[in-house]
Amino acid sequence: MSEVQSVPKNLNSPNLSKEAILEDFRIAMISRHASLVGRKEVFMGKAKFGIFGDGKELAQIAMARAFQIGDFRSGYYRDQTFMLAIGELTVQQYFSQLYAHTNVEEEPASAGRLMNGHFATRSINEDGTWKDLTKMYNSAADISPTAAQMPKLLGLAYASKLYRENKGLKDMTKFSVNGNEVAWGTIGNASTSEGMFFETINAAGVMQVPMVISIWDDGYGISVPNEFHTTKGSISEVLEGFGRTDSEKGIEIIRVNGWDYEALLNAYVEAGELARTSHVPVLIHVLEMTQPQGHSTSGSHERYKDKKRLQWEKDWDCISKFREYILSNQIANADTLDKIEAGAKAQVKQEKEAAWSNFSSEIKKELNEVVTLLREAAQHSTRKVIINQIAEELSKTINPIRKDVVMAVRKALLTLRLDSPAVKADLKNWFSKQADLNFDRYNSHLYSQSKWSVLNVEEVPAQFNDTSSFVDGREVLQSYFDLTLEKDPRFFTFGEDVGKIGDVNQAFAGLQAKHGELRVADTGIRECTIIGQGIGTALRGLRPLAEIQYLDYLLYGLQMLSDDVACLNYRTKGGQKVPMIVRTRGHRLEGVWHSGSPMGMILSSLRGMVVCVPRDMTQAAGMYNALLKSDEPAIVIECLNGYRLKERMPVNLGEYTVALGKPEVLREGTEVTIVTYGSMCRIVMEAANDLAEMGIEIEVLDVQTLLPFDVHGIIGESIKKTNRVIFADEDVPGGGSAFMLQQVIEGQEVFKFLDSEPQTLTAKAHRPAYSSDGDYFSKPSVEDVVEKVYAMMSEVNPKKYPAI
Ligand SMILES: Cc1ncc(C[n+]2csc(CCOP(=O)(O)OP(=O)(O)O)c2C)c(N)n1
Ligand SMILES: [Mg+2]
Repeated sequence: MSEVQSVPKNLNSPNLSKEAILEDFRIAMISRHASLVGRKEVFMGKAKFGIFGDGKELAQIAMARAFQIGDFRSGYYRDQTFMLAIGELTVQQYFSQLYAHTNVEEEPASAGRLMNGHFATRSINEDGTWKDLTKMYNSAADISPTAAQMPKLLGLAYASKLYRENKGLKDMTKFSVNGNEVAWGTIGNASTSEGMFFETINAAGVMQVPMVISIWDDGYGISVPNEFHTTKGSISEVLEGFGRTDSEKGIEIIRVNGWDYEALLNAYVEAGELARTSHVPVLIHVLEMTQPQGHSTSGSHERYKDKKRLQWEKDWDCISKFREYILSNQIANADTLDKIEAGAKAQVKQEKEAAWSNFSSEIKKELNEVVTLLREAAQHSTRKVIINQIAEELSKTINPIRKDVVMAVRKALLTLRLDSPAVKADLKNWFSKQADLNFDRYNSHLYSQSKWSVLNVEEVPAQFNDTSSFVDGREVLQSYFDLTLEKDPRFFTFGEDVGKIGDVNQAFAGLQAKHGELRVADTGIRECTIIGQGIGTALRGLRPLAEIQYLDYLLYGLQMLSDDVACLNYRTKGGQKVPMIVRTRGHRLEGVWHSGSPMGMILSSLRGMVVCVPRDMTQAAGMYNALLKSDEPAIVIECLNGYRLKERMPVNLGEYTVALGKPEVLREGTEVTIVTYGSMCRIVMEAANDLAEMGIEIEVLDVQTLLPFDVHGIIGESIKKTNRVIFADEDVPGGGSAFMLQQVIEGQEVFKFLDSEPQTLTAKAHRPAYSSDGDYFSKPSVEDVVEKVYAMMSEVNPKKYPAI
């Protein structure tokens, strides 16, 4: 095996006391036994899946020693030892997560929503207020996609830079002490093959932010060895070009073996200090790690590791080596270490049992309640035998889960369908109470449940007076952003071409010169980590506006939005929030990559975010204002072709807000309701004029936001009046228009009011072709709208409206 050992010299040894070293040994032992026992629990059928941190203990103990209050971790599923060492995870909580305990107190990371090994601290209180993050150890909430912890790591580190350098943030004392906080990332060797890892490394080197990335290198990614993952088989070797030199900024790269306790302590102390004091990014490549139990409970590593490798892993096990180190340095004798191990083992057993007892007793209680109710119902039922049988089977379930109990109730209620209501009343009552509880356990918190939900933001209409001048739409935004930068020190923006030129459409023109480079910043072309920058800074109390230059390029950042942002509130059950805003622009303009409107894609992937689709810049400014009063993550898609169109400058800029979730009636009519948004509003309004000339008055509704969608049922009210509806947008057929149709038809009970088949009007299924003709033959036009409405009217009254 490799003998890389380039631990920085000239370091003072951390000089840990004997007690501290033995405490490290104890934590390592606890963690190891938790892994060993965890795997057994899965094989006994008490949990569905397990992935453990065995073989990676020692480096994590060293990392924990360098990690300080106020710091942040963004890591992955191997980090249990670190979490135990910093005291943010107990063994009992570890097992509660393995069993999927839905109680936040028992399983604070995710309330049973994430599989084991997904760690998080809770940074907000139950009422949505921030905790003092400078007084706690912090961990971002883990996600499963390999390397996806990297983009937000950049943002977590960047927040320290902002807190240190932006003097306007000095009052944000709950979030930073002079930007001294380090963001600590961890990633597996194989996961470094992902693009977002390289994007993060490059951006960190450019931005010089305080992050320490550890690569846990066990030579494999499940079954695939390093030679298939990494050029030269070594990630730190290939990254050497990023290394800082005496004359150039870059990244400090450290290599150290995962079994070498002293070298690890030195490496982490050095890395932490360098990042903390000088804001230099550091990469620690931890080599020669092992995986004693293989990748996860899904398979065994004997399938792909040869005997030699398996033997090597035994010989170089980091805890065995740690034990040797303690013995050879006479820090403790074998007897003492054996006793520590026995104590650790006993503690794991005891906490595991407590976790199981708490988890299973809740469900057993529910089961017993149901068995009793079933037997009572059986007494009076005509289907006595079957109901008693259901009760009997349920009572005999081994390791019951909630599903077993609820399934039995549902089966029984079906069986009792012909019995009198009195027979099943108690059972039904129990079922409905449990439905509420189960909603809270498994379905709540997709959106903010705090008072900062967007639904609670008060609507303040835009006002105009005689002096309101007509200006280019982009100037409305520019004035709004200027005011907001002035007013709210937490607000800042960044993206490609946002800084010096004030974005490609100049809504920030001149604002960098006025407010400084920390508030209005240029970035590299790297959409994924632009989103990551937004996530990390929002997790630390700031209000980032992350700019994605064109909607068609959102795809590069969409994964982070979907996997991380949109589900954060849900997967932590309200334990963390990420109030970032993505600003982008789309819909019709020019060609395949500058006129996309993939709203269906966004709607499917970003449940949990607010999706704003303003038709003009005045409306967009009101949306930004509303979003900044809330704590929910959002995307605002401005109209690419709207920046130079004239709009009236509101007199109450910075005060007015758009009601999010409330469609606006743009034109009243009686014959057909057209529901639309964004650039299509202008097309439909033009069509409305043409139709009016033919005596057909349509009602035009701008939904304003697709998520939340028409929370007051305004569209349904309109349909009750017109009895006909068309959903129109620029997405492909079955995209955003189909979503709107489903929301209204299923959600607003309008079916009985419809006199014509509800319809959609969309762009073609392909991407829009280039040039004005390409647009005309790809996107819905005024003529398309007119003809669609006319055809609808013609079907109803062909005499009055003969077919064209
Ligand atoms: C994007 C993505 N692809 C595939 C997977 C499935 N997967 C889970 S872990 C893993 C291997 C990761 O190996 P490595 O980064 O070396 O970490 P290790 O498990 O060895 O610590 C894979 C392929 C995933 N979680 N995410
Ligand atoms: Mg690996």
